[in-house]
Amino acid sequence: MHPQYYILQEKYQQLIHKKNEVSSFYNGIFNRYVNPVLTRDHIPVFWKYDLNENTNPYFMERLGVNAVFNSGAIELDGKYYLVARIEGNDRKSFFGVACSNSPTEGFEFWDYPMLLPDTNKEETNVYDMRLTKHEDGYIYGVFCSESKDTNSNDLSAAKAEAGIVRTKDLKNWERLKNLKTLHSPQQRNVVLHPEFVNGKYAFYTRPMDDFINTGSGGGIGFGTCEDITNAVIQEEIITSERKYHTITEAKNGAGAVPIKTEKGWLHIAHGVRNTAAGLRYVIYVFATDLKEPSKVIAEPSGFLIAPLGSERLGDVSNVAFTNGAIVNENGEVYIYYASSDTRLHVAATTIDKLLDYTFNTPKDPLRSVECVQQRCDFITKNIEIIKEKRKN
Ligand code: M1P
Repeated sequence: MHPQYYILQEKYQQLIHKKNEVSSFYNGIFNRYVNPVLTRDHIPVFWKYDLNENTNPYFMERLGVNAVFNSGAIELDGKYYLVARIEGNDRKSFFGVACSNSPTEGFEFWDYPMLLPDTNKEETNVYDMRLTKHEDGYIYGVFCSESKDTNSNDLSAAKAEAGIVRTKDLKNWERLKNLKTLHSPQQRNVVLHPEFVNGKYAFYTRPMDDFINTGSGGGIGFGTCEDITNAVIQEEIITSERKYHTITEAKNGAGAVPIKTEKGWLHIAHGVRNTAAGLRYVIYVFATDLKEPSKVIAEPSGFLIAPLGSERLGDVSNVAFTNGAIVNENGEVYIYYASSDTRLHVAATTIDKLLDYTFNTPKDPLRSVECVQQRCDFITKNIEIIKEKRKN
């Protein structure tokens, strides 16, 4: 073996055994951790280097990996699994399963990335899998299935659909037909709801007019279908709306699979706005009715997580994006969020804190003057408290 192999292997071992700790960031809602949970350096050496000294005498990287980011997440038998978006140096994304006994450190990829059944010959790229433990007994993976838009003369024109796979063990995957939404030409950020709704499979969708722009798409959609093996949504209604001059003005999209709580379904989604420096992606939260999961019952103002410090920089800068969260039996919630399409972090909170945040954080009044009034009322109450404290 080339001597460099042992050096890289040692570095890799140190990385995957590195302890993680809560950072000094504080907002009372969630904790950030110091180290990302997955990066491109978490990719095993033997995925990238040909170890045969005859065919690789200089020990060159032959199949490089550019980034590891947006991950679906699931807990099974006490273990934490991430199905990460891995992007090769060749720009093609694919999925890999990383597992750990801890939610915040020690994630290690299985020996092989996921080889999806090749049922869709025009599909060029796949990414952002959401993992749903459905009440029908399967674990579903819903992801973006991207292909070239052959109806356009623009070489870059692409088409996004929702691909669907299912499994019971994260190893053997059955590919189903891509989701069809009769009124939306493109779909990305589609999430399968974990329970039947009126006896049907229910999806959160993201109607869009083209590959990048949502255009007339009004926000996060919701639709149902009878048959998951031939999923067709006739009608989509809008749940969390895009709104002018908010964090969701340009687009939004479902993120983690909704979390069932006694007060409603908690949704951890992303919102996008445009800036002179390009799109800015942040993560926000809303709750929907337990019986009617498309009906928004609470939506705190602003973002929950925005890219901070070094998170701001990457291949697509100024992006915080999530497509997976895990709730464990203690009510702890781990939100796996990627920064700037480059690496994956974890934010830790609890169901109690998320509920308090969601139901007790003021709504966005949508106009500066009303936002100032909202803040002034808030300050007045606080000054009273401070005065009272001083008296005692
Ligand atoms: O580059 C930022 C994100 O862009 C897309 O999200 P959306 O469809 O909302 O624009 C996705 O491709 C996502 O993977 C990516 O992180």
